Amino acid sequence: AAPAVAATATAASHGGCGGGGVIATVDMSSLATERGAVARQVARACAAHGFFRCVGHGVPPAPAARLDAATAAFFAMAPGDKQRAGPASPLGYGCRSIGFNGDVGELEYLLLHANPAAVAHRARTIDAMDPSRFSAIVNEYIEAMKQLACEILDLLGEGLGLKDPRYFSKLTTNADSDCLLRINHYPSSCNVHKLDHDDQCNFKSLVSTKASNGGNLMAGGRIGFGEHSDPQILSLLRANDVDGLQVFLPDHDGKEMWVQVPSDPSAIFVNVGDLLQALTNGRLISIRHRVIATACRPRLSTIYFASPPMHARISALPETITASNPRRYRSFTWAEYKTTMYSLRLSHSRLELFNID
Ligand code: GA4
Repeated sequence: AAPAVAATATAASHGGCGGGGVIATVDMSSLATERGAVARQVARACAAHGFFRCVGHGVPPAPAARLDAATAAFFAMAPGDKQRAGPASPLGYGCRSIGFNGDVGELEYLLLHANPAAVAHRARTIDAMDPSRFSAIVNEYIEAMKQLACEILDLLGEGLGLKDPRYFSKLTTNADSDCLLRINHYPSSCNVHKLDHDDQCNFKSLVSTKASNGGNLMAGGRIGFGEHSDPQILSLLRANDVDGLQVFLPDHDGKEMWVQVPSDPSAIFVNVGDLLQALTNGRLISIRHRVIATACRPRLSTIYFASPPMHARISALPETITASNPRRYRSFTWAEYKTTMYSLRLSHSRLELFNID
């Protein structure tokens, strides 16, 4: 019998991008009764594109709402107070500058350790606020994301038929896993001229979130966060109702193009990172994505990056190596990969440096 799981696809066709791309949706609400079918869908979406919209995920809305309120309050603070939580090197408060090699975007952000053992690092980052309260809110959110990431990674392990289906999730729940939380604030791009002369990231727009027309006016798109793939294992993104995220997907003719991902505050967008591509010998794809700011309202997004510990060795699982798909990447540690990625520009296809050829 056909599985009772909804396998839908959303055509995403506005924002000046092409209209042929299709974004997969996986509904996890039937997990208890249709686990095998959901696992196959998750694996199919990650193998085809490395990206899907996850609905029915069961993450309670309260921790997310509390985190959104706390971070909105943070970003609304005076620039000097926010700078006290920075600079992001790499963790802390950052404004426009991304990484260490000259990348810039039209955003400000907080980058936080998601490992409870690293709370001490986080305290300095957020001492501009009420640190214990903010940390409790962050921890509660991280706990919810960690559970979802584990569930999805277990489904992937099952969908791929791994000998140890929990292999991926165990890497990310290790006591010293290097998981991260990133909170991005992209200001409204209507006040473009004002922003050009505002070097202090005094993005006041967050506190007045309603544009007069209530919608997303298209103004000339500015790069919010440039094209890149995520280096980790899996990323879980949640954002408000403001568009901006674009993913690089093949269209109906197999030609790759940028596809606008329609905003959906109740969904969690899942993307495969470089390490998962390496662990699966390229069967799962680390998707390239970017944020183009076109809306007249600020976009707020929160991304949880599920990562292994620094010393973890990343090497393709034997089940993914076949005669027709021989080992593609040499083995490396996450620490080695991080050193490499921080020495490169954001858009670099860094996994290729580990190709065996
Ligand atoms: C992209 C994904 C995450 O946001 C991030 C980013 C990191 C940073 O902002 O410090 C990097 C970028 C990201 C990949 C290449 C390097 C490192 C900026 C950069 C130029 C936190 C991550 O882990 O890698």
